[in-house]
Amino acid sequence: MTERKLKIALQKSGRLSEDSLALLKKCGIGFSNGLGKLRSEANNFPLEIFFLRDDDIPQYVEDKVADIGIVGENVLRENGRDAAAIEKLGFGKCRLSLAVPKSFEYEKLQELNGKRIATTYPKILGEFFKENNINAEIHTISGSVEIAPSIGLADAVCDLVSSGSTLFTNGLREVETVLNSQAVLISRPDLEADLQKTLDKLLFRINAVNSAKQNKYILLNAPNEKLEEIIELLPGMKSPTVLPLAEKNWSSVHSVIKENDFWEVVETLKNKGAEGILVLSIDQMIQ
Ligand code: PRT
Ligand code: ZN
Repeated sequence: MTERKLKIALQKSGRLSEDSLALLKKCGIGFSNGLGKLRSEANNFPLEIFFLRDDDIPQYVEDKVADIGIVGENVLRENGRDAAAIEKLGFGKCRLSLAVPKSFEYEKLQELNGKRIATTYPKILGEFFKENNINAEIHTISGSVEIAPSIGLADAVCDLVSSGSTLFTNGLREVETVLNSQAVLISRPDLEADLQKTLDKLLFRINAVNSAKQNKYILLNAPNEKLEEIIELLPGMKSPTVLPLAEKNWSSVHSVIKENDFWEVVETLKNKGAEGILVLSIDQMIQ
């Protein structure tokens, strides 16, 4: 019997497309994704890829057109019912925020009572207002939310923000975060055992790619009398590798370090006598 393929839905063209494709490629999955293609098949993994509008992905997954998908948490919360996030992917980061015109002297959420708020996220915003006992009028619009106050359609907006420049250029000020979001892998509930097995394989690879992203491979030379102190700073996956250099009383130390810690540690390493420090990216890391 031929192996059944796991079906994944990705955003066709938009902010999540490039990172979603890059993730599959880093997982070693080969496929072609020619311009305008709606469907593709991996050539070395039991995976079929569908390219769709992001808003439709939760529904397609719930209706079993696809088994899994990649969407922003914002889209899952707004449009999803039964599909669940099974893995955070670390890209597509943004926040859904409330913003008011600069002339609005906003101090606290209660000031939005009785106000008109324009958004494309009525469900998430409605839940947020309910939790916070705010009685505001939600105006659902389908796009260009940021211009609603200037044309007199709303008193405030609730929209996605990343750098904040769209709000700024439209004279708006971000005042409350409603939801922090990033891309997530979603799955329909009750996947059949064979598909779950393929998904587990894919998740294993995604985890390897994502842990690699947070870590760097570090190599350095150190005088032997400082080795102990230097090794203490570089615990590595198990413990660092230490190799003798051709030069007497010197060693080369190889280890793995969290990217976030790197700049903190590098200064101390130098002060302790480390030289020739090289830092390399890691493609996959299996722990
Ligand atoms: O065509 P399709 O429906 O598939 O795409 P789309 O236009 O609905 O979505 P797209 O591609 O814009 O975004 C896809 C996903 O990317 C979103 O659902 C979010 O999860 C995530 N994401 C991350 C963002 C942003 N950052 C973002 N900045 N989505 C939208 N924006 C918009 C925002 O709406 C606002 O207009 O960018 C503008 C603000 O950006 P800044 O940098 O000026 O703050
Ligand atoms: Zn969309």
